[in-house]
Amino acid sequence: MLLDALQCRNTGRPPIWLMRQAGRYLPEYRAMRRGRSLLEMFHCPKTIVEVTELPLNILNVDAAILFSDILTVFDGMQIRYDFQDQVGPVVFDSADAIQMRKPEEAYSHVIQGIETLKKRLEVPLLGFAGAPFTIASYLIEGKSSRDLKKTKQWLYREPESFSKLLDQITEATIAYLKCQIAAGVDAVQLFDSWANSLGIWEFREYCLKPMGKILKALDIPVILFCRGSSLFAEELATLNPAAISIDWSGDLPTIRKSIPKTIAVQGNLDPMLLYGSQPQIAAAADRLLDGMRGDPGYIFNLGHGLLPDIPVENVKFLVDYVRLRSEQV
Ligand code: 1CP
Repeated sequence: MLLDALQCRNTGRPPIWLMRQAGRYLPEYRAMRRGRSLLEMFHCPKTIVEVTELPLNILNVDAAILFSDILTVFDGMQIRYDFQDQVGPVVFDSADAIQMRKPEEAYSHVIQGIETLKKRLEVPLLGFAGAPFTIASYLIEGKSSRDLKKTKQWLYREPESFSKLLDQITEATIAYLKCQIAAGVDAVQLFDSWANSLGIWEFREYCLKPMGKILKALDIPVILFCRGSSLFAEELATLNPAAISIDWSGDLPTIRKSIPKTIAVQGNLDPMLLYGSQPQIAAAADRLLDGMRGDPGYIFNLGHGLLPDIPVENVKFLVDYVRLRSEQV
């Protein structure tokens, strides 16, 4: 169903999966996480399998997304990083420390996890990576930053060396995704989470260009997501990806009209809607399902990831509601 929708030829109900469907909002995840570091969990093939499968047993979603992180690409670049409680991702090395490693060795934990998952799963498995601009921002800032000041200072002061850095990251990302594809993922999503910090000219140069290179190098459906994709949807469509994942800002049925029918669209409820009441959630899902009715390339999702304290009952309610309502139509 998801794979049909990615080819814009789904004739049944829209498939549904949720960004960050494996995460801290699930008590079972919090229990598995207790006493373990996130970095260690991302490097353990058994944990990769268990956490990827976890939401499938709790929610009735139509796809699995690999339990990993966008920072994992650094394993192939000799860049050291960690995840710190209350801080988030931290990167210890700077860009001049990049040294490419053999991808099959650097990502062996991910490869093993995917191979096992492919033997067990009944739904498609999505791989993913961060888009080069977003990965560059973690490398340059060292940790999450609101305004990406250091990254933008570099970009404006030394555009040539910034482009060279993006080329290095693009190369590593292609190698990383090729490992995921060889191991068996059915499609991949690229996350350019910080693209919205750029203006349109810089977005074209530093987000679109590297994403275009990645698309050209891969022979598998690719979903493009960025924060700001409501605004940048037509720009993303020029790359002709399999699908574009739209953030929650824009009206999806309207945005859909500006995207070629051969490109699927995914989205786009505000994750924070799930703090609301179930009637509110149902009303918002209705609006979206009505607006997108009959679209063979529509994938139901949120406009960004689930947050750690969202009530699980509401997440379950959303998935069940979307399935039931669209089966009845
Ligand atoms: O269910 C899933 O989607 C799990 C797989 C997954 C994905 C797709 C994880 C596990 N991380 C990601 C992508 C990711 N990681 C993105 C792109 C998507 C987005 O925009 O949200 C980004 C920006 C990150 C970086 C990252 N890793 C953050 C965000 C911090 C920031 O800078 O604002 C955080 C909190 C992490 C840690 C992390 N990664 C994944 C999980 C489940 C967690 C939190 C787990 C925990 O604390 O136990």
